Amino acid sequence: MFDHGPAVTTTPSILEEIVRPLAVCPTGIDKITITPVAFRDPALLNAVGVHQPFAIRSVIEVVTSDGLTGLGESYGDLAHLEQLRLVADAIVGLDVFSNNQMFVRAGAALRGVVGRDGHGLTGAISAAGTLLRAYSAFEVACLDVQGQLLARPVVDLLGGAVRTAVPFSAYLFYKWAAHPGEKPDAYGAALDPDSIVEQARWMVSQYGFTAIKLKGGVLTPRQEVDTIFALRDAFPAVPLRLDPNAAWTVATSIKVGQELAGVLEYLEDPTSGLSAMADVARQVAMPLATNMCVVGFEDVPTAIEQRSVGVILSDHHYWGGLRRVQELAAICDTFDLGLSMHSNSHLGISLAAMTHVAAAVPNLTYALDTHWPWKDQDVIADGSLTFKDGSVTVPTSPGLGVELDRDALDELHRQYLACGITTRSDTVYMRQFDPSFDARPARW
Ligand code: GKR
Ligand code: MG
Repeated sequence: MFDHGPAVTTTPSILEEIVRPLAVCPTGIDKITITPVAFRDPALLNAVGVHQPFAIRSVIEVVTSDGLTGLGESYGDLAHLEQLRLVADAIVGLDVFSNNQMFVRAGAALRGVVGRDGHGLTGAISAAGTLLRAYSAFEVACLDVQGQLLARPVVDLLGGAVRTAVPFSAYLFYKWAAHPGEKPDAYGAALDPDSIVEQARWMVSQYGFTAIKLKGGVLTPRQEVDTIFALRDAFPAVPLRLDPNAAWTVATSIKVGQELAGVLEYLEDPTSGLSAMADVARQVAMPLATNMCVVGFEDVPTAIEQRSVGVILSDHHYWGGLRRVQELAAICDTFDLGLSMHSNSHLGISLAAMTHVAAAVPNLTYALDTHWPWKDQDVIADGSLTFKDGSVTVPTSPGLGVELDRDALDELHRQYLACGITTRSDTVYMRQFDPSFDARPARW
């Protein structure tokens, strides 16, 4: 665990003068703790390989002078942890309400730093994207404190809820029965249409999901199309999505898109890059969605100009926090783009944050992605977030509405130290078992 405090940065600037008086106020940030954690993750397959036995994340605790703690959650990769530490050092002493000042300080602390997405499924990361990724978790933690101080849920700080429950989708994966050398997990193998339908039935029966997404880019496009038809037959009224993470050429994407017309509500990242996506979009009936080619505000103008996508998958973890997701929502609204939400393997703090922002955004009308059903460990106390009919009820208690389970945090931190995983790399892990595994985009 890394404690930051009670130090204040020494940045000599006009901003410093503005904030100095706030540094002594009771709502000033006294200390920030960043704890890397690891939780068990099944052998889920994707275009770049297979999930490692543990998913890594970071838990951010922002503690104020008067002893309130706000929670944030972010990625756990080593380089990202270093960026989080730089930001933490830069914002200790600021008032928890001064998010804009924090952003300025975070920008100064990260000047010249360009991050990297270890697994490669959320596009290239720019310097601007690096800042947004590192800042986001602190914004969420500060909103959590602000909500506690005002005795209002975070959604109220975002302008209030437009829905009381937020729908999520069942996120299906082709998968191995177990990590090599381990006993089969509770979900079993899923490598053909029948086992994916079985996986969907299990997930829908457990959580009540009313939309289904299949992670593709694993088997041949033919096999994946057949799986979608099997899901359509099993769940005729449920909206379906397929996401091969840019594993297809333009020609393959058009062929698949045309075959699945009327079957998919959207086709996600069939191919790589804004121009290639635009080529596909012109030839298929359904909207294309993305969390790979529009991953920052700088991508939006070209995407709109070229009509590359119909739906942007937001994600507060890399779009810069909950308020910037609201800004993205306004852009989508203006340009008549759909808005959905992307997910990576995550814990309950992230689920709470996703739920609050989705509740506040009128045009976030698609069921959100979540990896939630794939994990059996967490850092939050049981019971604060529950799925009913595929939706999570928006918490109404102050702040995020989730409570940190300190024993669980310690256990998951010990697990992080023991597992030895410090960077997510699905490809490196896959190549331990299949040295010739090809993770290049557009394999088919
Ligand atoms: O967890 O394997 C996975 C997903 O493929 C994830 O890493 C992607 O970023 O879910 C994401 C997506 O929609 O592309
Ligand atoms: Mg995706």
